[in-house]
Amino acid sequence: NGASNGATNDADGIPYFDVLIVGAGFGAYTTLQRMRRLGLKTRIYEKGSGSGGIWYWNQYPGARVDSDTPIYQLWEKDLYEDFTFTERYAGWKELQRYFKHVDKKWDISKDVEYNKNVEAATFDEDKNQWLVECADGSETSCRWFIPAIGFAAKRYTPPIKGVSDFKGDVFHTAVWPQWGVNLKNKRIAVIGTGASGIQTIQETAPKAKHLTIYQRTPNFCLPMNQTKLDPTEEQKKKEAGDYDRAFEECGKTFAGFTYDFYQVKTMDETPEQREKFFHKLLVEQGGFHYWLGAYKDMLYVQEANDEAYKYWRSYVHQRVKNAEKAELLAPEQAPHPWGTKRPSLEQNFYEVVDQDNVDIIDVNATPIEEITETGIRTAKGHVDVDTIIFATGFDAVTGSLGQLGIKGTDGRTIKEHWQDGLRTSMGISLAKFPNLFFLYGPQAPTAFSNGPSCVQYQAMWIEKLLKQLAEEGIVRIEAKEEAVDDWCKRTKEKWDETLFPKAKSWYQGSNIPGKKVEALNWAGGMPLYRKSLDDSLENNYQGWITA
Ligand code: N01
Repeated sequence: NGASNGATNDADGIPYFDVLIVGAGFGAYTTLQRMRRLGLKTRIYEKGSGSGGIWYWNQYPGARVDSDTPIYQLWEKDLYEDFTFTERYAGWKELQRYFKHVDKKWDISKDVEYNKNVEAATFDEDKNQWLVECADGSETSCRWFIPAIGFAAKRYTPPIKGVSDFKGDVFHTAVWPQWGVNLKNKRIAVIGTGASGIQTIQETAPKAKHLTIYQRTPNFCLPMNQTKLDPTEEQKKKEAGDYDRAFEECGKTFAGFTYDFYQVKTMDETPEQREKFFHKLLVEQGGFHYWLGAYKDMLYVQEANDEAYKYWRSYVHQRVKNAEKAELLAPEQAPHPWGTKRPSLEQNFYEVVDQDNVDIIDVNATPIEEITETGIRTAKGHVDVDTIIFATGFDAVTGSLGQLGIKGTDGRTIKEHWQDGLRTSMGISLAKFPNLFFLYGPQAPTAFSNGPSCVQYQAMWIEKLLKQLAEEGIVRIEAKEEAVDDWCKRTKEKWDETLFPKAKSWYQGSNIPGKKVEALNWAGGMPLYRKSLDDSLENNYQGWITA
């Protein structure tokens, strides 16, 4: 048929797939397998030369997931029965090994084209197909178009004066060299203390000659309580059905974890009860328990939140002996309510920062003035460094899709559609973009969920939808404007119920100068999100226009 890579050609001789997925991470893998089951000819285009999505790009020192085993994986028995993670919280190398395992078991790579960078797409109204353009100049047509590029596909580097003058090495955590970087005995500067910064600092400071942290906002880190997993014990758990039960549990909780908020209000307990409960969450259980397993009003009521902050602060002050550093890491006046910026999980971060070879510079009090040939200057003076690491995050959530030239039927790109405010239907599609579904993106549970929980439900819903459409001979589906209006209203309502709007965070775009500040994620929890998706397929595709 003349088309390459297993595609058939469409009427104009352009290679055609029923489904084209962008990105080769968790979302793409689970969707591909489901599309295959429906008998749809499906292809993944991946910009990188390997799979793993975020775990392909983010190979900075110490990169490790904050969701625990077993929930941070695809939940299919044929995958978990012969793969066992060695740690409760897997590192990037092990996650890459996991992706290779899935690739082998499901024979994924035969349907993936690597080094294939999708740049633009337009919808052909006559054919009801997308025409997708790649950076290599090639064109592909498809009926269903599914960008699955995650919420962190567009990194952010602040425009600090003089960075190009610096004679040493400069890195961004999100595009860490695949071959690694030897940082031993180096004088290192890390700018940013989000999850990437915390992990990088924790890993590199012990081997660095000196490390300077440029901190704008302290990260309210939680102890990870990392453990090695015993393969025999894990095997027993699998056989006893513990894994399946954990996956099922994820469908019922707010964030797609195995635990949920404690259905008691903070002030309804005595100070002694609170202290005991906080200790259990923070010290005994660790991980996100202190966040996602907290009192049910912690993220909604300031007085309740203050209690959580107070306890967390005293805990940090016990671990950091240097009083000045302790105050910078956990100040008396919290810069934002506890948990309204994403807390990171740390292993020995506080002990590492306490070392004599680590300094913290508060860039709120003394902003970075410039980067020079030899280091970084603030009002506190000049620090000579060999290496500068930007751990400054992403134009998160909307930046990923917004950077692609995908045009709607009105000729406007997604970015243009969102110019005056984010608009999606149920965080999975947009009006004027027929036959397009995106995964792990804006106005979905995305940043408030365990990644595999969110993308698997979204993929499951797409599978159900496409099956139903095929049975009914429908080839075009588009979100109605009123459904989009409704979802935006509900997203805002859920957001405004919480304390999240009080923090300057990437959750609402305030990390990027000039970006509109608004709720980028669905804060109504996974169960309600899933119900909204399912309900929309009832009553003759409520909220959708079909043809
Ligand atoms: O990015 P971030 P990240 N001058 O935006 C600072 C996921 N993730 O890559 O807080 C000085 O959180 C900025 O300061 P401030 C996870 O969901 C997960 O670390 O805006 N500093 C902040 O400290 C995570 O939340 C994992 O005041 C500047 C930092 O840079 C998300 O990805 C690992 C600055 C950016 O932190 C993003 O994490 C990694 C400036 N001009 C990532 N501009 C795990 O699962 C920005 N900053 C473990």
